[in-house]
Amino acid sequence: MKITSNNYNNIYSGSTKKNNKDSLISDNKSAITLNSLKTLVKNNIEKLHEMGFKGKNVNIAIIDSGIYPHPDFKDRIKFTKDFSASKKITDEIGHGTHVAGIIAGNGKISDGKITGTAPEANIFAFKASNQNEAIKAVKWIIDNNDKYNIKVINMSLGVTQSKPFKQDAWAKLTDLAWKKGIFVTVAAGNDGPNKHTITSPGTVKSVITVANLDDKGTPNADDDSISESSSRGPTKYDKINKPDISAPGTDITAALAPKSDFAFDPSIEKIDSNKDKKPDYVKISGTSMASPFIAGIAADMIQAFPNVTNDQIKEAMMNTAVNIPNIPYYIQGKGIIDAYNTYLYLKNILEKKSV
Ligand SMILES: [Ca+2]
Ligand SMILES: [Ca+2]
Repeated sequence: MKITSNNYNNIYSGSTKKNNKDSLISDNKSAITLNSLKTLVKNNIEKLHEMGFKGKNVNIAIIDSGIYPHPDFKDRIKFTKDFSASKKITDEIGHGTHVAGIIAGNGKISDGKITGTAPEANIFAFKASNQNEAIKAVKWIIDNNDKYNIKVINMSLGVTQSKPFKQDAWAKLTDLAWKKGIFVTVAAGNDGPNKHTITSPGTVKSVITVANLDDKGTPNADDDSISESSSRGPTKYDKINKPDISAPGTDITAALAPKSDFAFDPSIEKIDSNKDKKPDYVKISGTSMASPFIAGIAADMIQAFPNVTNDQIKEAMMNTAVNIPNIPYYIQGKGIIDAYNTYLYLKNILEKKSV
């Protein structure tokens, strides 16, 4: 089986398009008083963190380009495994490190300003550079999970869907991981704005498939929309309604892997947070950045409700998502993730059951 994209980097769903906007910095706490949907998402996550739900002791698998032991999460990298030819978990691209920061960064070197959605979660990093290797990683997790207890898988990657679900090995294994009880979140892809462009395995019905909210870098919500590049549903072959949900994915500031492609790319904005003249964070866009928001919030829910199922978390996220007016389902899914109301929804259904 061959990867259907043109180059090595293409299974990763983060684009590195230059950010020309200058106003709302995603990591700036002063922005929290503003009203963009990105800010509302962050506010709702902060509420969970203030309640102590930070993904503590929840194991999250990140299948990606590898990982750099960034100070914001290196103590919580519990396991690494490399399925690529490099035989090293090092992150030559920078993509996997950035995704890990969106999930599990605790803001250690930014004075708590740049944090992830589950800043106490454990990271299990799996390196894969193409479709075959990603398939091996998913299979390994399924086969070994009695021992490792991975609760969440993030796949900020995908390939152009070239066959229906029944013939798609990656999609079928991804579905199996969900059926085994793992919460799997997948980037929708960056092949928009045309319809039927959701990449596999974001095409899998059971998993949660995430589109890219673009707040246009302005504090007001009225120009917020889904990025043009965010892949659109329904899926090409099986006509499944996707994406499921949207999360911030445009100009997201998170951990930088030094000496990676991102570090050397002059068009990518970098932030030296601790002023030692070495950049610590980068600003990147794509559905790759949206998916880990959902992964981290799922981990927060699993900490809050240890017996919650993946289906219940997905149901709660989708039923509480904030719909953006006049944008159809095939672009935004149910709408923008609302972490706090996801929590309240789960609290309600789980407490009802236990009475
Ligand atoms: Ca805006
Ligand atoms: Ca620095």
